[in-house]
Amino acid sequence: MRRSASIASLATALVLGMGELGAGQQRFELSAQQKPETAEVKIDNFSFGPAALTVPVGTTVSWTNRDDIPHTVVSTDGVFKSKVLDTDEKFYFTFSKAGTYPYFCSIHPKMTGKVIVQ
Ligand SMILES: [Cu+2]
Repeated sequence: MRRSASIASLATALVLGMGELGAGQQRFELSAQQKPETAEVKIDNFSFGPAALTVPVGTTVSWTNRDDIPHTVVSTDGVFKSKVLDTDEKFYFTFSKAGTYPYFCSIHPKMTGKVIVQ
């Protein structure tokens, strides 16, 4: 009795496992056609580089402060907001919806950039 229950569980696990494999394969094919799901913006010499970054939905973008002075990364539309980043500190945000996300440095508002999520 106990043995047959185990076999049934094993069969269920196999079916579930195959389902997961199929989904994984699909994700792999999608990611092979698209850019990696991470992207980096460097903050250097009072500017964001690249100033305009285009990424697929689901991408995690990192901002790294390469300047000797503090900066912030603040979404113009209030979608994200970093703390004050000292030299070599990073801020991460994952973009789960398509759209254009302008941002700026709240300490130096002339510093602007945008992330375009497709
Ligand atoms: Cu700044």
